[in-house]
Amino acid sequence: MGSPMRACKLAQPFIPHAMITFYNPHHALHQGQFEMFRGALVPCHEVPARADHVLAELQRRHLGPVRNPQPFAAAALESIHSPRYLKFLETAWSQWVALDPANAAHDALPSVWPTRGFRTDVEPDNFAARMGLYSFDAGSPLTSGTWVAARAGAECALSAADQIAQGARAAFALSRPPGHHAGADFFGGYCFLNNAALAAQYLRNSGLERVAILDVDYHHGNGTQAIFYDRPDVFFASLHGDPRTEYPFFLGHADETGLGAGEGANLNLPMPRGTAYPEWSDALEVALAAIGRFGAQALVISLGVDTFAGDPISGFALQSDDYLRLGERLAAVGLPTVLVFEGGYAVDAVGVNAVNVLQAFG
Ligand code: OKP
Ligand code: ZN
Repeated sequence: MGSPMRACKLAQPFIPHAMITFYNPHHALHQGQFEMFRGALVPCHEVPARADHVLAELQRRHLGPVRNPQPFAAAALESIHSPRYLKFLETAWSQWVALDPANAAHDALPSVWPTRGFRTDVEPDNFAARMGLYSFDAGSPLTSGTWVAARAGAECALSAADQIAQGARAAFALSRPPGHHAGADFFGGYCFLNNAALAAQYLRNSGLERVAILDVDYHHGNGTQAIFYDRPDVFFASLHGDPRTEYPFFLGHADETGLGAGEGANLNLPMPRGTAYPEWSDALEVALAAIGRFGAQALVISLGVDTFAGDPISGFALQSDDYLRLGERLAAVGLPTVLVFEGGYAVDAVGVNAVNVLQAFG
């Protein structure tokens, strides 16, 4: 039909092999009000405007098509998450409101957890106890729309992975809440379903033998690490703030290298507060060299841009232009790549920073 010349005259230029974005149309249904911080409830940093800004910047630069995710059966979620955890998430809000109809006016936050020596095999009948069993912090409010938003977000990641399985070079999952702190059966760190892990597992199930996940969010991806820690088929590499001082504190040290058959398939590169792109990109080279030696056939990027100097809850010093260099470098790896949006809380800059990565990726 139309020649490329003709197509170029359209308002939206014709871009061959443009990266497809799967945008979560339900993300704003998850809208936490407050998170616990230093003994008080403070407004949530993880807000719907984050994803809105990334979408607006993508559209402003005409960076390829934006689509809704496809639906996936429960089995896709169960490839990573335990059935009892998924059932909990799906029913949590109605249980919360059943405790007291007045609960509908505010979010559910956990306040009691099973630490060392407690049992986690018996699921308590008490709702507050179940909240604690399935979480690790009081900063991740569960709201009326959390399940629908998180499930649609997982479907964005699965849809992006499906594009790669069908031969696309790259696809972007644009969703919130983020995912990399969520484990097989716990939420925390604003995360409920582990989108990057679901994408990696989908690629494995579609026939790729070795998949690597590179997590460039400021915070260590403890959930992703835990999910794959004893597995040799999914390599996890993470660049992040040193957990001795930075969230999530209790995982992400350099001596965590994997367990059993997974020994050698986990690489943590913690860095001090204040780290800027020159040193950060040295760590990136270390991670990419390890991913190369592993022989990954596809790459999943946990794309947090809370490494930005202006991020209100993080401590690195990357500048907006540095995300162009990051995108170029990731493209040069030459692997089919799923990019999954994670953190980034400097709301006015999150669109420019995330889309700089995508634009430079090409
Ligand atoms: C999620 B992701 C600040 C305490 C830390 C948790 C941070 C979760 C970050 N009030 N809160 O990795 O961007
Ligand atoms: Zn983060």
